[in-house]
Amino acid sequence: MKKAIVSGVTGQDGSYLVENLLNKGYEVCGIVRRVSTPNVTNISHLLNEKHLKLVDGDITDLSSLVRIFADEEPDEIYNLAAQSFVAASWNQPILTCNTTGMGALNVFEAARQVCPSAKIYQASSSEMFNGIEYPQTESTKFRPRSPYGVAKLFAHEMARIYRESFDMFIACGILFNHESPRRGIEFVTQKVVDSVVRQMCGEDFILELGNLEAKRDWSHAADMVEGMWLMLQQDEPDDYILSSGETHSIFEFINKIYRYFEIDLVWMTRTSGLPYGYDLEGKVLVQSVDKYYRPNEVSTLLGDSSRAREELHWSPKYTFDALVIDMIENKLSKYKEE
Ligand code: NAP
Ligand code: F7E
Repeated sequence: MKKAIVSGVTGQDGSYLVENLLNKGYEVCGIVRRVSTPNVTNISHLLNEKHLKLVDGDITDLSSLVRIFADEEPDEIYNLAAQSFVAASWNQPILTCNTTGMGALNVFEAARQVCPSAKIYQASSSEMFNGIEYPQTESTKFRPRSPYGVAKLFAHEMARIYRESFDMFIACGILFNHESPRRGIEFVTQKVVDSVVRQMCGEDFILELGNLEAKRDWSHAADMVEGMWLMLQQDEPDDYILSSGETHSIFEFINKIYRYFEIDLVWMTRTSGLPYGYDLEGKVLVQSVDKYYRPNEVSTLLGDSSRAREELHWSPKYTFDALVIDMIENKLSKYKEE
């Protein structure tokens, strides 16, 4: 039985990855950081699994990683833990770099000291690109636009240094945006789906967002975790882009969610230059406000994942429409339960 350690196990990707690995017959050890009120919602359905064990640890604490890796002797390590919310990285740049950047280095260093033959997956990000040149490939130059992007790039480059210097197996997945019903509420897809469902169920409020012109390449998280696993099944470590190969603006995403409920939004621009959308009865449902604009932005993401598709035989199952429907239907059933 292979053993995998997963950091970030309570997050969106961690929860799908654990399911995926348990289904493949792995023994999984999930690293959970100490918080005053435990947050295991995403993995609550897995807590009684015989082959899943949760251990206390924090990727900013090298000693905790050394202890865990020495105790568990893993075959594979998936480093998914991070401060992953780009917008927050301007308000908390040091925490973001400590967690998303230095945290990854702690994982590599702990592995080097204790289990150098373990195969490691590092969660790199399309936020390392500048968003001007696209489609992005593995050889597109990096030029991040946020503290988060810089922290990810530091980790990405450190992975290369450890790979080249110590002959360690560290593969980096340069993943484009991916979503699911388990996506955190602050991220734009979940925020829009949650707000529109609440409006449709009778709550009276205007959905407030930031820049609606940015374009993102969205996939389903369940497809992405299969790609992470495939990267660690190769003979040699390498970096791979995982993406859908389609790009959609935030405008398009919003329109699509309202369309599901048979509402065609009409868009107008205020004198301030900020857009707002209303329904055919003239009721304003959504508007852009200054407070959700970021100091800088990756404008267009469109990933070329042909290398992963050819070399790893990675083939995502969810289309963009299927992702949207999964998110809406899940939210509707949760709302009804509540
Ligand atoms: P997520 O939902 O925000 O999950 C992040 C996880 O990291 C949570 O389990 C969180 O624990 C944990 N964590 C944060 N700080 C930690 C620390 N100091 N020690 C240990 N654990 C810590 O993120 P995700 O969407 O699943 O993404 C997974 C990884 O892929 C992240 O590294 C993210 O940056 C990267 N990524 C994501 C995307 C995407 O579109 N989703 C794209 C590219 C790359 P708590 O539950 O306690 O907060
Ligand atoms: O924003 C715009 C925002 O926060 C998407 C993370 O998983 O993917 C994710 O980062 C876009 C941006 O994701 C709001 O300006 C407009 O252009 O959902 P998001 P992100 O920043 O792209 C990358 C690949 C990661 O690695 C990250 O970990 O939507 N936007 N209005 C808004 N975004 C949010 N959150 N909230 C708004 O009100």
